[in-house]
Amino acid sequence: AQDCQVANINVMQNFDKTRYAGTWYAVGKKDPEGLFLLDNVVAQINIEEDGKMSATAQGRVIILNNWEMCAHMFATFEETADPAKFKMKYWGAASYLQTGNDDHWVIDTDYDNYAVHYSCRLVDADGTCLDGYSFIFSRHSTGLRPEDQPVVLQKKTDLCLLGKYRRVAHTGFCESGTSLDP
Ligand code: DAO
Repeated sequence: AQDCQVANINVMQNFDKTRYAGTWYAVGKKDPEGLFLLDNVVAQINIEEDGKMSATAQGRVIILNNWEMCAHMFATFEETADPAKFKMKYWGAASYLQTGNDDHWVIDTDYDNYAVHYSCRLVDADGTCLDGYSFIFSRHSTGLRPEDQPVVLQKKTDLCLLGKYRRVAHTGFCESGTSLDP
């Protein structure tokens, strides 16, 4: 699917949310317009007793133009006909953080090392994505293993997002007690 049509994007086959659960470190990100999560982004995917997927996430953000803090976020996921495509409702621990309702597509994952996430917020009239974001997740805060890099590079290409990612640093900002989040 390299015609850049959102409708033609291939997602993970036979997606297993149980194996997707656990801690993921964002190591790469393609930002949406009005970006929110800057770096030190860690997501914890949970499977609830009713089988539904939920998540907590944290990351460094700058709010009100100049206030740097560690945002604590929550998300619930609604399943769709495709097991790798979810609707994600998210909100912050504090009211001034972002809230929203985004797609959460798992493009590819080996469950143990890497995952490629994609979310298009706005599909253009020609079927391409006008505003979206994508996370490259790793089970390791240090980044992707060398052997996973070609796979992820191919997926970035398939998503028509090659060259649009930036590296997401993990400096310990959200672990060092500097958070002003309640
Ligand atoms: O950073 O600009 C942005 C978009 C991210 C939206 C916030 C998502 C918060 C919940 C993340 C759950 C796991 C992906």
